[in-house]
Amino acid sequence: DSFEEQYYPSTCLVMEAGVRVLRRKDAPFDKMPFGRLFPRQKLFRNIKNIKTCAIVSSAGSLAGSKLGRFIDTHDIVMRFNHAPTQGHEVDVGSKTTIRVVNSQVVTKPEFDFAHAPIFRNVTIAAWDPGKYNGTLEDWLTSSDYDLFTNYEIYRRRHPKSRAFLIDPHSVWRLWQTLQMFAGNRSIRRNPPSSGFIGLALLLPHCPQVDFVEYIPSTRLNGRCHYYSKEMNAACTFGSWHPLAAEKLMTLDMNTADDMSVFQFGILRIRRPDKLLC
Ligand code: NCC
Repeated sequence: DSFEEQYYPSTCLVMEAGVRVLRRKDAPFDKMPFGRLFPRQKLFRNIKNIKTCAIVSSAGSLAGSKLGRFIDTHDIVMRFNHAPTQGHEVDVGSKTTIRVVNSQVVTKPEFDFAHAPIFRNVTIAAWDPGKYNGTLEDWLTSSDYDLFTNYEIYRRRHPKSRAFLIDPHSVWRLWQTLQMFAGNRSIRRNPPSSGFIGLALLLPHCPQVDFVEYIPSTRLNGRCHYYSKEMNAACTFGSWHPLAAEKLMTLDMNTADDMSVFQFGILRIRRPDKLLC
């Protein structure tokens, strides 16, 4: 077989994982009062007009990048957890369309999920992995963190908000995709990072995704986050999340040249044509 015949695009694999938010009609939520908390709206408004999206990793090496203006030119800007824009606009921009947040951020009092301004007036996609083979019923009682209580408080306070829960089964399908891509190397059975979950959630909605400072650029500085002074290389290369496997797979999806990726810190991923997958 020629190389072309064997090659199956990793963008197709990620699309097939089908990372998605839970909807009211999904069992068992269709029969539960809790399910009525899910917004009726689509994840994004005016999906037909979405042409370009930016995903802003929280990496320390965004500090000094001056990518803010570039990031803000995108139709959709995705950020993670409590990563701030205020005071960092020059490097990370000021526009936020959607935040992907893990269940610790929803739960721990220090983040004040239900009230903090940073989680208002943006779309929220919250996730918790639950158990690997667990049902959705199991998930409701055995999530890693009880994100349901604060999600309910948030939704009751802000009934017009677009705040969704990510289908945990789809998070584990994404993990399986990573394992498939990694081939013989077993990756540990922990969920992907919010960054990779965010990419998989966004790609079906967006023809072109620019992922900023996910693959470490030459600005690499050892800092965990652009918004804190903590030094921790594991934030970039992984310890709990299968971060290295995610980043290898994401680099495989990249269409930008080395100058963009390693000097500017910008990866470009194009949504695959349906006929290709
Ligand atoms: O650090 P975190 O991630 O919020 O970062 C968001 C996403 O940016 C990418 N990243 C981050 C730092 C870095 N140096 N390089 C990167 O590529 C990753 O893709 C990451 O997903 C998370 O994924 O949700 C995570 O959340 C934190 C933490 O819970 C929140 O920040 C709230 O404090 C986790 N840290 C701890 O639990 C201590 C982190 O493991 C994963």
